[in-house]
Amino acid sequence: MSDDENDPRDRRHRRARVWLGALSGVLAGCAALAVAEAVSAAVRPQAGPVVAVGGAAIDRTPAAVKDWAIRNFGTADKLVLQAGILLVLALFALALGALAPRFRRTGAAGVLVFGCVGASAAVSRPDASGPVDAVPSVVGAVAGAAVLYVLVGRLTRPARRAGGPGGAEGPAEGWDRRGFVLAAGAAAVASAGAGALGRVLNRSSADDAIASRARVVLPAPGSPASAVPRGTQLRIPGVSPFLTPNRSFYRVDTALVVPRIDATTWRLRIHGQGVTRPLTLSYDALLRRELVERDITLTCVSNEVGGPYVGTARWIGVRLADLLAECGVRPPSEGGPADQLVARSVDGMTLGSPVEELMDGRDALLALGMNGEPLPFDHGFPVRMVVPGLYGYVSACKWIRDIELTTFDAYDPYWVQRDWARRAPVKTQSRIDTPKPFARPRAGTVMVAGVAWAQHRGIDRVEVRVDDGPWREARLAAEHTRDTWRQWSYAWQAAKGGHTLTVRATDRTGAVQTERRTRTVPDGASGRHSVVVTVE
Ligand SMILES: Nc1nc2c(c(=O)[nH]1)N[C@H]1C(S)=C(S)[C@@H](COP(=O)(O)O)O[C@H]1N2
Ligand SMILES: [Mo]
Repeated sequence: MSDDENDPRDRRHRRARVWLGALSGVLAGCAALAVAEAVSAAVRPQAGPVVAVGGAAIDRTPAAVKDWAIRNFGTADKLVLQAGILLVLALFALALGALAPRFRRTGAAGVLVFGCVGASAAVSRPDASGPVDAVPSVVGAVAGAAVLYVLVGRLTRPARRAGGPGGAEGPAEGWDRRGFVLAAGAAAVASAGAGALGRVLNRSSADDAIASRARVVLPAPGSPASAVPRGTQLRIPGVSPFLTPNRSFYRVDTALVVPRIDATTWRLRIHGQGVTRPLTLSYDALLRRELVERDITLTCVSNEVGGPYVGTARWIGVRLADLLAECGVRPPSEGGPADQLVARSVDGMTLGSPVEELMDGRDALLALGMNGEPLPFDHGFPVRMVVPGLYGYVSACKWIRDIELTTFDAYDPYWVQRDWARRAPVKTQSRIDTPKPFARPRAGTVMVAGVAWAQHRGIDRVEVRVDDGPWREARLAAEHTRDTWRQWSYAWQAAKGGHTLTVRATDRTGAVQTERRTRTVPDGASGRHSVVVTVE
């Protein structure tokens, strides 16, 4: 018999079976994912296993790790996460597949276990729509398990000899080569088909949202933004533009799939403590109200000193304070019972803002437009909040669908549950945009320039220091409003050699930007931005 352990043909055959088993595992994994994505495209794009597991991973990521990811991968952090999930899946698929020729049922069952992981992640997402969210993972896993079971069957079944009736069935090559190749090819083609179908379905499910955005015509604002004074924008190459174009505006959120909401069916509900007249608003109802247009600088609490997560846009929206007042809401200083407004998004995010600040006269907006167009999907279409002076995570809810008046004692929103502060006014900060770190400018006059911000307080002074020298007053560009950042410049007489440039700002309360370095957690980084250059 040929099951002699030492038969070289058998050893070669066993090794080949392990490799072909591993290949079967990968094919099963692809089939499972492709089918799951196709089904999720039909059910709900957010219910796909990769997105669900990724979302669950994001929710459980400690603040420090999240910050590290943002620091190292920036806005690509989501791609890196999904690639990581796929890599882990691929490794498990290889291992399961390699074992499957010897443990056929166990291998198939292993695929189902992964389906369960995806399914339980999907149904436990805060935006889950119920048990149906498990369907993509379950159907995908069943498809994957079946593919593995069938393929591995070809690897273990002896090939039918091309002999006459009664011809001996010998192991010969010990497996059904033709059957395997056919089944593997069929599985690959079917997976590709399911993947393509998923894409088509996904696109058509976003069609209504895209069409609804394309139809929006933003009326001229009843209260337009004040004109940006001359001299707000310095003509110095390398300085951030005063208004940040939408395509380069930073994006920070937890959404692995950007919500695409049909504005015609979207509604916003306002309710909770102290709300005597609860309100449900449609997009058109908001468009019919008086629109205000304001330039506001938005900053992320995860922005490191000198970091890129800050930008200024021209927002169009309705005054949140007016809406709240219509609902009967009074700020705590006037006896209102609610001191926290919790905004909820369609993707289950919650952000909590202080009611007092929202109603203190600042331009807290329910924004519909950004830089002259309806909000881009990435930035919250159809409606988001924007509040001058507060970090984004305590104010700037994108894809908003619900506003609840409550108290800070009664409820901790998403980021507060993850070690971030309940209240987070923007810290006074300044950044050197030019020269860039490790630049090699020529000796002589070097223009040092950048931006400084202290939203809703305003910037009164910026100073620059070369090495350990004295602080020198920078020239401030004209101020637009105290809610926007301010550009500054300093003509440096640069001598040859290595130098460190440092900047600090003073806000209108007289507070000087502290030198004390803190991390971004829990309420924003402090410290001063420095740039090292070599003058040649
Ligand atoms: N729905 C939702 N809204 C959100 C977030 C989010 O993760 N989900 N992130 C917040 C944070 S931390 C910031 S800094 C701003 C960023 O807005 P942008 O991406 O438009 O720049 O959105 C805020 N709104
Ligand atoms: Mo943020």
